[in-house]
Order: sequence, then structure tokens, then C-alpha cells
Amino acid sequence: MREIDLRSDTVTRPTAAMREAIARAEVGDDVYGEDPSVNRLQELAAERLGKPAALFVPSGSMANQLALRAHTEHGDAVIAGTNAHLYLYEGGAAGALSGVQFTFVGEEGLFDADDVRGAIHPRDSHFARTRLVCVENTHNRSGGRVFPLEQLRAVAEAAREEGLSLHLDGARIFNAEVATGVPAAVWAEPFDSVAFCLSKGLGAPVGSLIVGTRSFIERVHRFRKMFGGGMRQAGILAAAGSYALEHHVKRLAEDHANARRLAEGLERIPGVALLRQPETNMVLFQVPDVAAFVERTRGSGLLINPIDPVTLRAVLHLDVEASDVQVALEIIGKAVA
Ligand code: TLP
Repeated sequence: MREIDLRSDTVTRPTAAMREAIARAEVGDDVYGEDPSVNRLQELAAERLGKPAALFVPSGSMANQLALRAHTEHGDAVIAGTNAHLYLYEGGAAGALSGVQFTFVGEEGLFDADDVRGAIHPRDSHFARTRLVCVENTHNRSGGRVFPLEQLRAVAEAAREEGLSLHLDGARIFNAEVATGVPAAVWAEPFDSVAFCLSKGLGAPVGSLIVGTRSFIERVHRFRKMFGGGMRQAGILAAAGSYALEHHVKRLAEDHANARRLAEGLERIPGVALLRQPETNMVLFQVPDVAAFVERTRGSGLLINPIDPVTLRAVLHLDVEASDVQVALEIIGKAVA
């Protein structure tokens, strides 16, 4: 039985061509800055995101947490959308490693300029100093939603006027690029720093990048060492990442098409409630008994994770074909019958 794994786009395995790129990778000691494959990936990433410098790090969580650490001091406040990954799903790191607290704004990851202005603490010693605004695009917890570009620019302008820094959790920024036709560098333009992942829709096994100005990346480099993220012959991972950036961006459109196919099919199954039309590669839906559903579908070779007691998230990726979507729909139909 071919297993269909829709738990996340993190579950992909490297393709044969990517494994070849890994096997051919030239390597060196990246803690000394001597790994040519890492250096090449960093240059490629900086160029793609339109920023002067980039740093390769082991995970998206580390990229976000390094950004928080580098932009803030202990005791500062950070403005973020509700259910931001860097708050909700990163093991409490922001409190533990950077000593920051959050002010949440908006709904489902989206917020506007007035939300930002209204969330800034008074400059008074009673209050934590508000220093940073974080945006997540696409937004994971709301099912891969894209932050509207003009709204994003207005948010950035408000933040700038108030002297705040801006960080983008762009773990899936290339999904936003492909869904909208707006280049990643344009999405990144208003931000001081951007984190993006190679190990999600792009299909590489490991790694994320953080991009920004040279002086910011130098600061992040120091914290990467401190957080234990300095890697040695990481070129074997970076080679997979460069391959992914060069070959796996355009194909994200297939994942988006499969997400729409899945959503259309789900709408026809009695007992299934689609939460909203997918904008990128995720589909959120509800069924009457989530626990029984997860067990039944798993028994039929289909893996889907709940994100809360009543909602499931199906994620489309490189290892899921259109024909798998049809099979998944049949399994789901039987599981809710
Ligand atoms: N998200 C994972 C889980 O942690 C929920 C997933 O399966 O979607 N930012 C965003 C927006 C993310 O979705 C993720 C991973 C990260 C950061 C963290 O990346 P990693 O897993 O590499 O630390």
C-alpha cells in the first residue's frame, strides 16, 4: 500500500537528482566559513530575497529565534499575529532564549497598520519596550494564507514610523511567490530580516536561511554559534538546498493545484466542512469525530494531523501526486461515512 502523508510538507524525501547534488557537493568547515557549497547557497538565498547577506541554519525555528534574539533585548515586547509559529510552535524558545514577551494583534495571522499602532506600549518604565513586528507569510495555522501585499506595506510603514524593526517568518515565502506571482524579493523588501525554509515545500531534507543586512547577519552569526547551530561540512545539506531553490520553486504550483483539487472533493463529501478555500498548499477542514477519523484514515494509509480538537490540516507537497488526491478523497469519504 502506497502511504499518502498529508501531515506536513516537511515529510518529503530528497529526489534522486537532489541526492546526486548532495553526493557531488564540495565541502569544507563552515564554522571557519570554508564550505563552498554553504557559501554558494547563502549567496543564492541573499540574491533570491533581495538582501545583502544570508546565513544557513539548521531549522526554521532556529532562524526565527535567532532573529528574535538579534533584534531585541531581554524584557522587550514583540508584536505578532495571533498563533504566530515563532510563539506557538517553537517550544517556548522566545521566552527562554530571548526573554521577550508578545502582544498579539489581528486575526488568523493577518493584521493592519492600526493594529500595530494600537499595540505599541507607551514609552514609560512601567511597560516592556516594544521593539519588533513579526509577520508570518504564508501563515501556517490559518491554513497557508497569504498576507495581502498592500496591507503588509502599510504595516511596515507604521512600524517604521514608530521606530520598530520588522521580521518575516517566510518559512513558506516561495508558496506566496508562486500563488501571487509577486517575487519573494518583493515580499521581503519591507523587512529587516527574513527567515525561509528549504525543508518544507521546497523538498530539501534540512535547513533554513536567515537574510538581512551584512551587519545584522554578522550579529546573527554570533548568536548561531551561541545557540549551537554552527555546522561543519554542512555543504552536503546546502547542496540539497541550492538544488531545491533552483528546481523546486515553480513546481509549488502543482501543490497549490492539488490543494484546490482536494478542497473541491472535500466539499462534495457529506459530513466534511471545508474551513476556507486554500490559497496555497494547505487545506483546513472539520469532521464530526477527529480522533476516530485520524485512526480510520491511518488504517487506510492516509496520514493527516489535527491542529486542534475539531480541525484537520492536509498539506500538499512534492511527494503527493494528483492521483494520490483522488485516493485520499476516497479514503476520507469512507472514514466519515
Ligand atoms: N512548521 C511545522 C510544524 O512546526 C507545525 C509544520 O509542519 O508546518 N515557521 C513556520 C511558519 C512553520 O510552519 C515552521 C514549521 C517553522 C517556522 C519551523 O520550521 P522547523 O520545523 O524547520 O523548525
